[in-house]
This record gives sequence, C-alpha cells and structure tokens, in this order.
Amino acid sequence: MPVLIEAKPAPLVVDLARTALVLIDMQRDFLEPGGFGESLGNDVSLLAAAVEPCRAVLAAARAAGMLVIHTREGHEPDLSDAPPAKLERGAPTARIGEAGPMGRILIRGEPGHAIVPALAPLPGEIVIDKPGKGAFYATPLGAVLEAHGITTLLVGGVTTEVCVHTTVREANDRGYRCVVLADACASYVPHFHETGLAMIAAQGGIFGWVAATDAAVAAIR
Ligand code: C5J
Repeated sequence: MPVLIEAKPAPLVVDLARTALVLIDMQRDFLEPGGFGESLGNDVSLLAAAVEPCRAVLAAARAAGMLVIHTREGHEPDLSDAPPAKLERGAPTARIGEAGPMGRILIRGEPGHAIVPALAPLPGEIVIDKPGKGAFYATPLGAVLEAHGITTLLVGGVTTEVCVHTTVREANDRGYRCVVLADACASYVPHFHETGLAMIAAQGGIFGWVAATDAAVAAIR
C-alpha cells in the first residue's frame, strides 16, 4: 500500500509491501555499560534515547506486516572474521574478544551481543549478523532484500555516523531508497549524530531521506 512519509529533503511515497524496517545494532554491547561501546571510552547512556522510537516503529511495522530486519555487529568466538586492523585499533579498556561483565566483548552468542530486551526480535524476524560496520558486507542482507522485493528501507539504530551511515551509503549505491529515522538513531557524539543526519538529506537527498519516527509511524498506521 502506498503511503506518504513527511521527510527531508522532501516528502516521499513508499509502498509498504516493498518496504523493510532495518534496526541496526541495538545491542547491549553498544547501549549498556560494560560492552564494546563503553570499552572505547564512550558514555553509553547517550544511546538510550533511540530505544523508545525504535520500539514505536517496530510495533507499527509488525502491526502493518512489514518485513522487519535486525542487525548485530559481532564476531565468531575464534575471531576468524575479525581483521587484525579492527582488533588492534585504538586503546580500549577491553579489546574485542576479551572478557567483560556481559561476556566476551562483541562476540556472537555472548550476553552483550544480544539486542536490548525492549527490541528483542520475534521468532521469524530476520537477524543479520555482520562482522563489519555495514550490514551488506559478508552478510546475506542483499539477497534477503531482493528475495522479498524490497525497494525502500526505514532505518534506525546505532550509531548514526558509523553502522547506520555505512549501511545507508551502501544501500543507496545498491539502489534502495533509505529513510533514516532521526530520533530512532543515536551517537556517542551528539554533533556526529546531527551532522550525520544532515549529510543524508543534503544535496537533494544525496544518500536518502531523514524523517521523524512519529512521521513514519503515522504513515504506516
Ligand atoms: C560502532 C556501530 N560504532 N554499530 N558500531 O562501532 O555503529
């Protein structure tokens, strides 16, 4: 069904039957103390504001029967999918794979790798495990979207300028119309969030559109 979403740089009409909600990396490792995000020196409480908008759009998407996709950043327990350049970077308090209060940092199957309880995937929803920042690299996401005839992505998650941006940029190159839900995204660096959103919609929508979650929810209902 075609619906109109108020967005920047301009409103757009989307066909809900060909639209997927993609929630990026709303994991305990990024949102809760003791995970990957905090190990890098970040104030993880800054990401909490995105949870309720993600929950609202997730509920609306489920009620509308839309395709829902969750992503999780993380690595195999033997780190075989983690390039040395990622493992050795920076000076974190705990490196990827080391033990933390939520289990091994950014490792699949550990408590910290899980999506936060408020946004837990329902049985049957698609969960894409990704080793990188973008959700297409080394994952089946492209094939999943093609199999479902998806043309438009509504995107929320964390962090705005890292995994959301990397995913949206590649989705844009692959021909998807991306609508980034501003308040359903967040960053440890608030001005990166604001600038990241501005970059999406600049130049006539160089990477896509930016909308308020309420606008997307109103359109979906
Ligand atoms: C980061 C992400 N920030 N999900 N990952 O390292 O944005």
